[in-house]
Order: sequence, then structure tokens, then C-alpha cells
Amino acid sequence: MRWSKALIPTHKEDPSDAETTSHKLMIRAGLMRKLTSGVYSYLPLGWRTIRKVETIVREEMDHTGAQEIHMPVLSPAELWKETGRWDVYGAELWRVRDRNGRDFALGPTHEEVVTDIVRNEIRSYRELPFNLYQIQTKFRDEIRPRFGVVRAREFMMKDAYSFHRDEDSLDETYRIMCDAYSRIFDRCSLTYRPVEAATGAIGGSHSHEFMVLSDTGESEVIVCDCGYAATDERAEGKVAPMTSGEEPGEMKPVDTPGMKTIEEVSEFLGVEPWRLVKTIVYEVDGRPVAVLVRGDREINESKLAAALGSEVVEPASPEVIERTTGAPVGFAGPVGLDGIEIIADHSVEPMANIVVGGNRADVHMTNVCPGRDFEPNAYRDVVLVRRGDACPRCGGPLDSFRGIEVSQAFKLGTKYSESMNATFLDEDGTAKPLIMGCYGLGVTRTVAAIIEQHNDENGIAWPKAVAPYSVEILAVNVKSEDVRNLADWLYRELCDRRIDALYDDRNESPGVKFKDADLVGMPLRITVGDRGIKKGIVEARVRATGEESEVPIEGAPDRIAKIVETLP
Ligand code: 9G3
Repeated sequence: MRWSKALIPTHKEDPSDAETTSHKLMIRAGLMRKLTSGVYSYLPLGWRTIRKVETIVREEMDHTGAQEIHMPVLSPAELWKETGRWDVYGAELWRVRDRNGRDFALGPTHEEVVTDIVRNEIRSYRELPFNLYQIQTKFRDEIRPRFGVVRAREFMMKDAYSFHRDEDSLDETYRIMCDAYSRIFDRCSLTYRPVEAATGAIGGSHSHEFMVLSDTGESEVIVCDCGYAATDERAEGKVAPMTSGEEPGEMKPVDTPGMKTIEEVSEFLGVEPWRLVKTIVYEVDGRPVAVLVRGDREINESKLAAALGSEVVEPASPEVIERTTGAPVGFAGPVGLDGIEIIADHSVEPMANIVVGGNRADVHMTNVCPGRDFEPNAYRDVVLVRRGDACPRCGGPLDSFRGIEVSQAFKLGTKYSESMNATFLDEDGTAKPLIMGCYGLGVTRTVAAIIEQHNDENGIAWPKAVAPYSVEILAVNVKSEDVRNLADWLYRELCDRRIDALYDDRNESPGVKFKDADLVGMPLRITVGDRGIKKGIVEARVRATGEESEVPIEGAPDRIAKIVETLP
């Protein structure tokens, strides 16, 4: 492609709304432009890379025997009502109406649609297992789109759905999909790690996420040297108990006028934050539940939902808190709290002489002892694990890193086939619900992850497999006949060898062209200039390493083709 004919609008400045490296570079290098919040147009360089990622995904999915299909973006509300998800999901589910006023969803994922296809076609266990996938545009009306395509409202996903007669068959496909993901991310030159993940509202039993290490990643991954790895939503861990071994003191109320936060109360009473046990009221399937956790820790809502066997838990409104505890927000406590379920994290049980809200405005209770002054309905693991806690496997210290979730696999079981009556006749002639797995990979998000891991202060440094072009020919001064003729010849020769080449033939200053070459980041830059021609060479430079070499003009096309082959 000749740059002078291409739409590659590079920018010197970072866009003001971009916080992450990949978001800044995707705009500055002219890969995409924002249409509106969370919605992007992909320009030629960006679309070429996306298509290269898609091709890698397709090759590896087809290699597993999965079959590519293409489902609609539009799906009728009736399907979502069969599984109950029309009401479980709130504003994030993008809803539209047709001219007759009928409700539709713009698909955020396609469990309902694919199960509807299968329930009308599959009859016998003999037809199982099979795995259907698509690469499709998804819509999720995120409250706060950010980080460019990493959290967009319209994005591209490869989503696959497998159907089985039994769990063993599902386990096999689940493993095959995880292996395929490893191959895909290896080919994309990504450093990643599969981690155990929470199943969340999607349901099912097991889930793994593939995390790409990135300081700006939205996910926190908890890891241990013993090999344990899980998202913080899912991670178990042992919180070091903070028991001072003191004798239980006499419980007594203290006035804490206007002291609502942990900092204020711990400052005012002169006690460490860990001794202040928070009582947070949640609404769980419509009923209030009080959850207790140490003042220096956070509640893990994903674990809380799992502990309570519900799909969605959310903090109660101030009105509900006032009504159930008799106190305004900030003074809720477990002592004398009747008629409401109380769940306490395990780390609270061994404590003595803790401080809790007094269930009255401006009052806290001191020297409270769990077991003596209140008894929760249950002690559960509801704490958000963090680095420094003890590994649930080996007891060693847990570490953590930030990552971008680029793919996930779920064992769905029969959650969708039961609610949608998708059954098959087993060997014994009985009708059974299909067992399902689903496997997602964020295609546009993967492009951002590649840039997060392959960039420097001058711009993107594409790995060859996904670079928009493998080579950029840079003609330093197109006013020179010699330079223009040699560069034109070289470009033609490389194209004849089917090497993707971007040819910067613009009438721009050398400075602009060299900066742009580093910014758009093709893996190999070939510089054609008068100085080189005098020496009978062109200059080759590998973008990722900065390694430079002089290539004799004689035989240059073959030599360059060889260098391209060796690029990472
Ligand atoms: C919704 C909305 C948002 C959602 C979902 C449904 C996430 C939803 C989870 C999944 C699970 C897997 C198949 C590919 C791999 C991931 N956000 N999830 O189900 F209605 Cl608004 O999408 N689906």
C-alpha cells in the first residue's frame, strides 16, 4: 500500500480521553477513531490487524473441529425471557424495538440464540458432541466505557458454544478450547496466564480466564509460586487472623458523633482499622443481608453471591439500611440486629473486643465479642483476597498482578438447556437436557492487549503475525529521482513476493516520516536514501530491537524476504 494513497491519520498528541497506552496509540497511529462513547470505527491499519487476529482465531478454532456459524446481532426478547435474563440484566442489555413495537436485544452474548438453533435440530446422543463458534459484533451498554476497545459498548468477540451428552465430554472440549486459546495467544506474541475465574451470573461450575499481563489491566490476579492462580473475584486465601489474645472486655456503647467511616472512628477511638468490623447491608434476591468483614478488608461480592446461592447481590439503599438496622448509614452493627440474616467473614470469628456500629445514630459499641455479644447465621469466605494473604493450596504468601481478560471458558452445564428445553434422546431412550460449555475471546480487546505488551516511547512495535504490514519502505526524499525509482522497484519486488509492504512515498520531511514509521510500528523498516544509494545499499531496521543492517541493493528483495521470515 502506498502511504500517499492510504488513510493513515497519525497524530502527535495523545487524545485527552485516553488513559492507557493501547488506547492512546490506537488513536495516534490512526488505527481507529471514536464515533461516540465506547463505539469505534476501525481505519485501514486497525482493521488489517483485527483481520489478522481473526484469521489466527479461525485457524485454531477450525483446527479443533469447531464449526463456524454466524448468528444475528438482533435477538427477540422472548428468548431472553425463557432464560429469565431479560430481567436479570439491567441497562447493560442493549434493548431495541422494531416497527411493530416488539422488543429485541442487541446480543451481548449468544447462549439463548445458539440454544434455540440447537433445540430445533438435535435429537440424539449420536449427534453429540459438537462445538459451534462465530466471530460477531457484541453490544453491552457499559455504564462507563473506558480504555478504548478494552471496555467498549460495541466490540468483536469470538464466542463458541459446545454441546455434550455428559460431563466427561464437556471436560474434554473445555480442555481443547483452553489449549486452542494458548496457541492463539502464543501466535499473537502475548504473555498470558490462564487463571481460575468466578462463574458469576452466567452460572455453571467451572471457569477459566486468560489474563494478559498489563499494569493498566482492569483485573487483579492472585498468584502463588506453587502455581495457584485466580482472579481476585474467585481467589480463596487465608486472611492472617488479627486476634490480640486479650481477655474479653465489657461491651459498652460510646458516642461517636458524625463518625461514619472506618478512618474517622478508628482515629476518634484510637483503635486500629482491623479492630473495626464493618457491617454492610446487601439486598440479595430482594431480602436484606448484613455482611461483616474486618475494617481493613473488602467484601468480595462474587463470593458473597456464591455463598448465598444467588446470582446478583447489590449494596442496599440508605432507606433499606435505615429500616433494617434502625440507624443511618455508617452506624450499622450486628449486636441486637434481629430479623435479618447476618453473614460474617471467617476472619471475624476469632476476634475479641471489636468495635461495631451501635445500630443507633452517632453510637458505636466497643469490646464486642463474636459468639458472646452476637452470633452470625454463618461464617463464610466473603473477603476479597489480596497479596500477602496465605495461599489456599500451600499456605505461602500470595502475590498479585494486573491483567486484561482476553478470553474465558465456562462449563455451563444444563443452565440454558433446561430453561429452554433443549434435550437429546440418550442411549436408553430418555430425553435429557444438553450439557453445554461456552468459550469467549475478545478479538478487538486482544489487539489492544498486543499493543499494551508491544510498544515503546516511540509507538507500537507490532509482532509480525498481526502487524498491519510486515515491512515499511521509507523513501527519505521523494524529490530525488534515484530514491523514487529504487523505492518503487523494491516495493514492486516485495509485492511480487507476496510480502505485505507499506510504502511511505509521501512528500514529507524525513523527520515526520521516521517518527510516523516508529509510531505505526511495522516490524521491519527499509530506508531508501541518496546516501545509501551512493554506497549501493538500503538500510534495514528491526522495530522491536532497533537492530540495524545494511542490505546491498543487488539482491535486496530476496535478502529482505529472508529478514522478514526471521522476525518475531
Ligand atoms: C448480558 C449482558 C452482559 C453479559 C452477559 C449477558 C457477560 C453475559 C457472560 C458471558 C459468558 C460467555 C459466551 C462467550 C464467552 C462468555 N456479560 N456475560 O452472559 F445480557 Cl448485558 O458472556 N458467553
